[in-house]
Amino acid sequence: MRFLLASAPHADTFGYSMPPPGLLRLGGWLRRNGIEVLLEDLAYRQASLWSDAGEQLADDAAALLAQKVRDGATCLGFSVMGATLPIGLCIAERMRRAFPTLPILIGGPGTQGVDAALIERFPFVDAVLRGEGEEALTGLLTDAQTSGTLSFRGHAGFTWRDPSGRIVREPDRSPLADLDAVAAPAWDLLPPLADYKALTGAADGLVPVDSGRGCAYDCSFCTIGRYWRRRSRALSPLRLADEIEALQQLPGARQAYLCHDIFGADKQHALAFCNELEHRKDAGRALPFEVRARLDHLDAELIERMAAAGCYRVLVGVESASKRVREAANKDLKGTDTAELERRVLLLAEAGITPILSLILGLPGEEREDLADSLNFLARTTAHATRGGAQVSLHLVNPQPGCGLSEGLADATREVPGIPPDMALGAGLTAPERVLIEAHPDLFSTWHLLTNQVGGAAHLRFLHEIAREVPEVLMRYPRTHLAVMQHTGQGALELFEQRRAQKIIFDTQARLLADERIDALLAWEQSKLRGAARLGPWRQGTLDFEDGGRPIELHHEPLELPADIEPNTPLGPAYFLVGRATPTDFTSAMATRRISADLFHIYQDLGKACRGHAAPPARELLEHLATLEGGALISLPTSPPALRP
Ligand code: B12
Ligand code: SF4
Repeated sequence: MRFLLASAPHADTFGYSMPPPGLLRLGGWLRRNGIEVLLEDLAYRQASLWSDAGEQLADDAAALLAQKVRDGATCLGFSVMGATLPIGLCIAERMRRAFPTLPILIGGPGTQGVDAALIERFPFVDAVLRGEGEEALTGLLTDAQTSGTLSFRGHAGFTWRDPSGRIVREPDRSPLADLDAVAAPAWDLLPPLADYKALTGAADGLVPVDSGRGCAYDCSFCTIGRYWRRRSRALSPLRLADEIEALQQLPGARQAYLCHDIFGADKQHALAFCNELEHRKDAGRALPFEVRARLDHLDAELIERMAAAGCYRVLVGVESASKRVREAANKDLKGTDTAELERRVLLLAEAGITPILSLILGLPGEEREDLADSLNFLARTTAHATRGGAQVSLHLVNPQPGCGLSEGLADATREVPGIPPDMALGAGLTAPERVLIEAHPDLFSTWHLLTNQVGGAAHLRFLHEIAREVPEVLMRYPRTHLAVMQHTGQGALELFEQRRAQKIIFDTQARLLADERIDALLAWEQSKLRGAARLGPWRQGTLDFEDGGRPIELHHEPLELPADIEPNTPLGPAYFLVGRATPTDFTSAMATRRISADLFHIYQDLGKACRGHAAPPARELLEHLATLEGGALISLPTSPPALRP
């Protein structure tokens, strides 16, 4: 038995390219259990080989996998998220046509809640694994090796089709009791980490660590609690510290991304880990790390220890500043009213840990005042966040199948033209995927929005505009924005509405007040932005630009960008600009920023001009920059050393 485990392709919408931790773990485990395994990360292939694959994505992926089958793979497993389920199915269908007897399985979080439907509707899928892969796959494949036939009957965790066509849902499987039993990641079965990093820029060094699995909560918009059956397990503090230390041996690894969604849920565990890592850090044996957490799990003591251990960033799901809306979404952040949430955000920033404040706009029950409260919360926290600063990430509700919100909502969700799906950016774009998505709306609600809320699609468009514009304003001009709020007595929502009605950008809105203090603040924040671009933590890094996962590397220092570039240009596909620093200390952070289409085009032009040229940039780049400057599209720093001929 030679098992081929592939992750379905996706464009890396976060702006950093990370190898798939699930495949690395499963690969190591299967091999340790005597099963020959091949890993294929189709997202990596998509980024490296098929940047122009477009409509051919499924065909190209299938051709690549077909070669592995011809070379001896005898069973194929796909790993999917909701976003990659359609392309995974398209590839599986092609593989079935090419190899009618090759068993095809699917697993991963994208199967949550749709396992039986997948078996019922897609004859080329033989089985879906619900949940953890390690023991389920070894049981199945070892039996197959012994008996010579692959049979899902009696293997807990699988949903499959028996020979009469009946869907069989085997009982749930208990996950590994001790997560430390997992194997070390099988790095040698994937391309070298340095090759991944080369795709997104030499300074990108983020590496995922499967630090813990599952979540005991059940927030209505999220599938992760249910996928892991409301259980949370973490690697022991020592094992986790070992895994982070081991990353130092991987060329290209610079920061660790701990995958567990609720770091700090077990405070004693988190403290023990931080203390252990701090010792290793002091001995030069640890990398900086970032985590995902809930604010009710992060108190002052833990935050201080996290910072000491080298934590530089944390993704926190605030969701809404309204307790009522949070509670309705089953995200009750215990013991934390809005003032306490704010205090914790500021504690993080003061400790040098950048909080990414993730909020969801348009959750059921959200009234105008709740929305206003959320934006004001963001305005206050971004303005007062010292040291680490704060990032803002706003989303709309994409009710993925299998989450609480999707239950009974079949008629209440649909795609809304002009609003790209947050949970599937860069995915589902090819014609074969579109056919599937439209034919099976219940399976692919990842592309939908909640259209049954007050205001319907028009209100969603309004929220989408907020999600696109406000984070940019708050992250660029946090203090000026707060000063404008104080000066006008208006909240962040009203200010947004005014900009929208008058079709002006924030800078203009601020200048129109003709207030000396605000002008000075604005000039200061603009100069800080320029300074950050020229001298700040991005100085030694590269600016990369991602077009649906296509990185364009700019091997020169970032440019001063005029502050008045129109930020409201329709974005179409998502564009992300990624600033990466080579961390020289443990407080360095990375910044991923959504940018407007006109900035996209400027960077694209620059990228083309400097592609293939090592720094210092060649004459063509300088000529190109001069043209752009002549067209008033950019303004160049006064004497940027890297741009001198
Ligand atoms: C790392 C990560 C990423 C990395 C991906 C790295 C990579 N190359 O895979 C990056 C940053 C690129 C990423 C991107 C996105 N992500 Co993400 N990501 C994660 C994260 C934090 C960890 C995933 C992980 O590897 N866990 C560890 C491994 C061990 O677990 P696992 O993958 O689930 O695998 C186990 C089992 O599921 C099973 N299994 C998995 N595959 C298979 C296959 C077979 C055949 C079998 C038998 C078993 C099996 O066995 C494995 C071991 O037991 C999870 C949250 C989480 N904690 O899980 C979110 C998560 C997977 N991401 C999510 C989302 C929504 C996204 C984005 C859409 C976000 C966005 N808005 O852009 C994008 C998708 C990009 C795209 N266009 O498709 C959601 C998916 C929800 C869903 N229902 O699909 C999650 C669950 C976060 C959440 N709480 O909602 N992500
Ligand atoms: S949003 Fe976070 S806390 Fe809530 S269920 Fe998902 S992973 Fe758990």
